[in-house]
Amino acid sequence: MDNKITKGISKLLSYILRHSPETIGLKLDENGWADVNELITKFDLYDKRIDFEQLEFIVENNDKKRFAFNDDKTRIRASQGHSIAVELNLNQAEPLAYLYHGTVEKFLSDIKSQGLQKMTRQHVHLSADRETANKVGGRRGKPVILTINSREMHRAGYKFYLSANNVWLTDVVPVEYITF
Ligand code: HQG
Repeated sequence: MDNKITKGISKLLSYILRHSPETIGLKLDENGWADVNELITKFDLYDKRIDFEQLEFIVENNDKKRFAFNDDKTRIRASQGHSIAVELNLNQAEPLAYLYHGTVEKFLSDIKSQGLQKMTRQHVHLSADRETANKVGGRRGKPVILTINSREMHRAGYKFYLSANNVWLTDVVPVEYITF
């Protein structure tokens, strides 16, 4: 499949499955799943053609594995990143000593006073490697990487979750666990 087309469809899928299914008149269940046939039909109605093979290609080849099928591939959902309330039944996991968060300079003073907050999403997003954090921050300008003392946080009772595509998620990161 053409890279440009795949990227365009992936972006639209992210938007629909994480933030705004109603844009194409789609309903997600409480766990964030959309019916695959309904998704394909509704894409069509809104003049965005996609067939099952293309969807399968995207699920398998998306650079961050953003989407997942259920076992029989009749349903699809985003693995993380939602702003709408969905219950992903994420697995709790024990993080490594340090996790990373990529942001930009203009947010630092607020982060220093409030810690890392979910903002519009369901979780604060963290990564196991600095490179990912660098890319995440880089979407907004010159990236600033914050180091999270995740082991201490976990010891203090904060919960961490690992999404199906290996993004670390938590509810909040208090400022005392952040190295600026
Ligand atoms: C910042 C992408 C002010 C935070 C990425 C970030 C990620 C605060 C922004 C995923 C703050 C929220 C999520 C506070 C945090 N005051 N600003 N107290 N606490 N912020 O997009 O982490 O490619 O909701 O630093 O790869 O940037 O789409 O979160 O800059 O995994 O799959 O508020 O989105 O994934 O922005 O990115 P976002 P994020 P995809």
